[in-house]
Amino acid sequence: MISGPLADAWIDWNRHPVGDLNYRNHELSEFNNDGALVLRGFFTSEFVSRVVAESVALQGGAFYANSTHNVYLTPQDPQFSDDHAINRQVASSKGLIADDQIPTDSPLRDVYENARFREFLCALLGVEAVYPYADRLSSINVHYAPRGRELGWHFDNSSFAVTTLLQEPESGGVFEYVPDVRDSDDGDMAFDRVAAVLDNAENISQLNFDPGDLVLFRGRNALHRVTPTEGSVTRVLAVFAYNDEPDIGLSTSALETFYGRTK
Ligand SMILES: O=C(O)CCC(=O)C(=O)O
Ligand SMILES: [Fe+2]
Repeated sequence: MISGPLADAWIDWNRHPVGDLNYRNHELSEFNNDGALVLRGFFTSEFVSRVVAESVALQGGAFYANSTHNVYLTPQDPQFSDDHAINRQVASSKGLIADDQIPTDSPLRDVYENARFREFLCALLGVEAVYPYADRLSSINVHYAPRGRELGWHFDNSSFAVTTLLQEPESGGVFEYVPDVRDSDDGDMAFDRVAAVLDNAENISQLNFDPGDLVLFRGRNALHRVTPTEGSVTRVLAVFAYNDEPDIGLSTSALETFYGRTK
């Protein structure tokens, strides 16, 4: 498989020989056991510094959804009381820039499009191919959480997330999760366990990762959040979002919620 010279400067293929079957099987079994995988030092320091510099310059254009939401990211359900798990609100105050705001020559694009990188993701995720989003906003995003901003408890709509931390805050900004809260394919809403997590009555795990680590996370059934950033350094994180089918875009209402615009 051919990989472009640019992505070769951005990914440490020696430390992460993604085509090697032993390496692959080792990471695959860890991902399948834990629903999360952190590949330390996957991206080079050149990648991190280039992308931090470009992301900091773009931060002024970030959209901050000033909203609360439930953990299912669905509208209020009037059939249930306000304090029912389906209606309990959490705050998300982080900002983000959309794919159409990322420069065409960004290292993020070199990585997102790289055939060897995609092929490795497919092997880990157990899918035949990964495709970009059909809309112009969702494929690559950069998230910003300055002091006091956070991402509240939620389940992801997508079955997997691929991220890398670019800039770590002084403290806070911790990724917390509770695995296997529900089985969404069974239509399971797990109201009791959701309420227990919101009431701090469940054991909560933390996933620790540093700038340049590649993080894969199955977030559809694991409740997760990012705690508020503390200190003056903004938490900055890149999200590489793919679909396992072509021509899928977010609905206009989802685009409106996440980006404050539909195009
Ligand atoms: O910021 C993170 O580490 C996780 C982001 C996340 O959970 C999401 O975007 O759904
Ligand atoms: Fe998430």
